[in-house]
Amino acid sequence: MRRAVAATIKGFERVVRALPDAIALGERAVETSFEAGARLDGNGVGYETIAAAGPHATTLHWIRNNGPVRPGDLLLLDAGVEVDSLYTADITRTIPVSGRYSAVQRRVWEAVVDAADAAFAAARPGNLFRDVHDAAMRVIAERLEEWGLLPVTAAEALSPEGQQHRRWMVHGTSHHLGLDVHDCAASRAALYLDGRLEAGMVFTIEPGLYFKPEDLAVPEEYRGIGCRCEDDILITAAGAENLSAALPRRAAAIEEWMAAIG
Ligand SMILES: [Mn+2]
Repeated sequence: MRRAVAATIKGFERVVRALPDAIALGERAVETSFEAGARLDGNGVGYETIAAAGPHATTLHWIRNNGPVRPGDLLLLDAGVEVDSLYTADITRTIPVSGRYSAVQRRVWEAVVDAADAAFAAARPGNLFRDVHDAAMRVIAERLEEWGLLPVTAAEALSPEGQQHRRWMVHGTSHHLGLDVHDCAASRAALYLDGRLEAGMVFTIEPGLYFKPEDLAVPEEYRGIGCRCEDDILITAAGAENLSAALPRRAAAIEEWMAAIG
């Protein structure tokens, strides 16, 4: 897993270096630069690369990768290298094509990273798999309330009958990871969603926020923004280790990293 993560981080660096090509040629240049690296540094990709620029990031599993990459837009890259042991990483960052986040892009991205941090704090042995998701959802609901987007309070949204925040965060926060990108996906609920975390487990933490371009329920500045932050987490005896922490996460760190590569 560590080798798969290291090769994947190298692939993200290749994509940053290829951004001028991506601006000229579109998302296909993001896909091919990552996949060239995956082939050189590992067996290949562990799953189909999601290279989603601008509003394409609001479509989950955007794998057509045939759209434009415009300065001023965000680029959501969800990609993983599978190494020769057949283990794969699964990492997502949403980076500014121009190298700098706009104010609203930064607000949304930082909220998603805050949600990921809250989820990480709940990732420790003895907790339930679903506790990790609940911790992320609390932050997502609170931010949406703070921005005036929720039609109810965050507390009401977080109740089982509420869930209004799920309009903009429509997937699970975590899945197990290893030989398969969705490892052990056929496990019984008692061992998966309702299962207890144990040392040695590896899974993703990947909250997101997705505002469709045509979503009239949010102010115009949010429309077309899709963000996801995904890291690969190892449960340890003491808590958890973020295996992909070497790839910058916070907006300022991503901007610095991009500037250093470019
Ligand atoms: Mn994933």
